[in-house]
Amino acid sequence: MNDLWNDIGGSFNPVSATDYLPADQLRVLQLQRLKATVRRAYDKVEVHRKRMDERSVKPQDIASLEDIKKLPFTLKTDLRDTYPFGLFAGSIGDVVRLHASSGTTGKPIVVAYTAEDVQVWSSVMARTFAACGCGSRDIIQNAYGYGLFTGGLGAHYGAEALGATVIPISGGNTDRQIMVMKDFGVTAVSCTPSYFIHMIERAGELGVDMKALPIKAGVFGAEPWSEAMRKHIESMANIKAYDIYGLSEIIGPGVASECADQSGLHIFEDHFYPEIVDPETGEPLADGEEGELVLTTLSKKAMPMIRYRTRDITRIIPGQCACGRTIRKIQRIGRRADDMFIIRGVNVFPSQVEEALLAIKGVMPHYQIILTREKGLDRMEVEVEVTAEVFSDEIRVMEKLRAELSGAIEHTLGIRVSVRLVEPHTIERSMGKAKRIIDKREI
Ligand code: DLL
Repeated sequence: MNDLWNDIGGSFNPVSATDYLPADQLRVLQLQRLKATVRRAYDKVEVHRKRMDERSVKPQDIASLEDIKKLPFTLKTDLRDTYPFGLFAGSIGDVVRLHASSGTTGKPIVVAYTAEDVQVWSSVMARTFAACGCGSRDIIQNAYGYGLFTGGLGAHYGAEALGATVIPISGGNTDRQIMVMKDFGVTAVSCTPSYFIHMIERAGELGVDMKALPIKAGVFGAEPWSEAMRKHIESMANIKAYDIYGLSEIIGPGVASECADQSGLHIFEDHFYPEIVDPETGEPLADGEEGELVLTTLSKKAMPMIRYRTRDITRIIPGQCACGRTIRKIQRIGRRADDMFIIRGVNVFPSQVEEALLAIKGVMPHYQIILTREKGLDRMEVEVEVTAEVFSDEIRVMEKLRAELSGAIEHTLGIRVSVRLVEPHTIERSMGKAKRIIDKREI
């Protein structure tokens, strides 16, 4: 069994043997790792131990993969409630990296990695790039954001582990992106699909013909996109556009990736165990049925995750892939079970916007978020009702309030937002769930 562990420490094989492992061997490996993960979570994380005790489940009760169903779920709110380090297993001395992502309120969720976790992450991201047709001879322009967001550093380490040449350009400064792309002979680009569309448009304005550049692959993810968007990108830039998926709570990018067949995303099942459940009841669903993706980490040390409810809706695609990989595939993620949306790669919950708005006097709890896309760039406008007194005030007062509100939202989300103040009762009232988001972007 030892050689199966070769992507954790030891010698590194970019296109890991585990992508092609016979299913029965993969299941053996998964069970062995699941048992160790559950043991670690139980022994070292109070929340997991308490939940398991409440259900009278002990680590030794996990005797088969089926037994995973006995384990309690972990939710995004658990990360919020234990902010910042409550789900860490073991000592901070073993943690070499922290990242963060949006929570449902003002505070982010924080995730941790040991040196071994970073190695696993590099390995699954190297497998991702390899699945997207990249190798050591490629020059990869990594335009995912570097920083607390997992996209930049996750893709960076993976591309380096593959032996490729990485350009750590991060997001933004589109003119410079295009110059670098052209001058450095870039052969693959990694970024959000919407940002790549923006690059295509800007290149056109600058008189650069993307189709004539040597780029052959786009490694796109971090937000939902469609087959129509893929076709658009592929024809406008003459590349193959691949979908990659991941989330901070599990590792970051590197959870699943498309292959040359572009018919679903292979989950790196040797590290992340997938289940599909009914998003309402949490009841497990069979392979092929659409529901919420639930992931359990199988090798994470700093922050093991047990049955994490991703809120992402997908299905496991039954059957063998034409590429020969034996690890299972999920369908591309088109929607979520909650109201989170992603704008310029940043996850946003309406509750964060609401919290920022309502902290300011004169604002009513009636608002709507309008999302549009101009030249490939997402725009967010918040329409909010203000009290009759404020609305009848001088323009100067209104303008001050407007600036204060957009500043407050920007402070919470880290992205620029335009705010429009409207009279009381302008925003349509709903009989049921308030419609907070109007998404006019074509995806
Ligand atoms: O977005 C990690 C990532 C970075 C993935 C770069 C791919 C590339 P978070 O910021 O924690 O992590 O956001 C995770 O983004 O639960 C999905 O809702 C959404 N998401 C990520 N990839 C895709 C995708 C990164 N390919 C959340 N399609 C997830 C649709 C995606 N949604």
